[in-house]
Amino acid sequence: MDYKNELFQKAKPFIETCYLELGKEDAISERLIQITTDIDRYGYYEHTAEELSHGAKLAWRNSNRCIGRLFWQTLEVVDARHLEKEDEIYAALLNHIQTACNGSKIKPMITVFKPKRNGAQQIRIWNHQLIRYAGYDTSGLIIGDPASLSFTTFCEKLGWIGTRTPFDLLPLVIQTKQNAPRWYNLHEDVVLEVPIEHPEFPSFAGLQLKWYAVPIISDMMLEIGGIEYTAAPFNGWYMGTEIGARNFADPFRYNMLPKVASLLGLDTEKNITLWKDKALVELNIAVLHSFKTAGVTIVDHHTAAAQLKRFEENERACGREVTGDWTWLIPPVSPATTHIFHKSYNDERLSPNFSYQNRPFE
Ligand code: HEM
Ligand code: NRG
Repeated sequence: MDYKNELFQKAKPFIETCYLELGKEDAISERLIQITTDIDRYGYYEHTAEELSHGAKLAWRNSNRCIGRLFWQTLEVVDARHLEKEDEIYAALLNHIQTACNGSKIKPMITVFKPKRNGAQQIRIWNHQLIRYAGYDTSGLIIGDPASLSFTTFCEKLGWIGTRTPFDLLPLVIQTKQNAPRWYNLHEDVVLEVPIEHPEFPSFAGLQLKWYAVPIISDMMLEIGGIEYTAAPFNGWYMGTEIGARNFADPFRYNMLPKVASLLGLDTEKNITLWKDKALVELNIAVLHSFKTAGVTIVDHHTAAAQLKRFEENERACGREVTGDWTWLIPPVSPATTHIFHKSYNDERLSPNFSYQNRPFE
């Protein structure tokens, strides 16, 4: 099967589903004829704004690892397919950061740039997330986020210089087809951050922890009807455990459990004191409390699981089966307190969807 036929075979089921769900089934056959003509002539076809918008929402709905899918219909889709130059793309990324942050009432949002054309990539954002902290290996001692080590090294090779605090904002790195990647500083004033404090233990503030408000994944590919959008940064809001149980707690990330335990006066010599568990819970309470106090949207894992349950019920009522990846859906704190733990999910991969891409700097 040649690539034109292959593309059409992916376009067809997407157009059918999309138009059926939008109540436009009468327009399907005409649109499919037009797509056949376009693929024949140019080797590709372009989505209408409406197809792009619904396609991106379907990709979220089909994201097996996402617990936040109840809100898939509220995704704000920005069509940035006309942008060519790095400067324009940078401006669109800043616009995404500010619009999604929305003061502090975070909006789920995606900005979609030019897709691949006849297999050739047009645009790539090299950052994993638009906002993330740098990590440095200073002769064995790690400063900042260890997850960012290789990307930080790459940014410094490009000429960016970090100030080496534990929370340096990484630059935005944008690549267009014709050029080498270009970097742009991300100024502190466009990034909302939340200082972490505990409602009962004032000494928590002494840890000097903070985290950014909006997680904007920028390295995944969005595939809709056979069209591959290699640059389509998206965000929702944080679930507290992502920060409190993983980013701050993982031994290979900020590794804060020993420090939290000592601040709480726990005996860290014996496992049976469950000092890690106690420290983990207090750290997660601090994250949720701090975001709430700052007025920044965040969800705890119990509420998020209840929202996933509502999504499952909604989908069933629409005659669709929810696909899911159990290993990612269960929260990393108290998983058995949620319904997710006690059932299984079909991890089949539907389209449209998001997928991983190679990391060009590794
Ligand atoms: C994964 C929550 C919005 C797509 C996840 C994860 C959580 C989560 C907790 C697991 C992350 C991890 O363990 O590292 C939420 C919440 C949202 C939200 C609370 C609030 C609205 C969105 C949106 C999209 C999306 C808007 C896309 C349009 C995904 C995808 C993954 C994911 C593709 C898997 C990421 C990967 O494989 O690394 N989400 N999400 N989510 N979410 Fe959501
Ligand atoms: N765990 C990662 C973020 C992954 C995506 N999580 C979301 N996505 N909430 C972290 O930075 O901790 N989202 O689109 O809201």
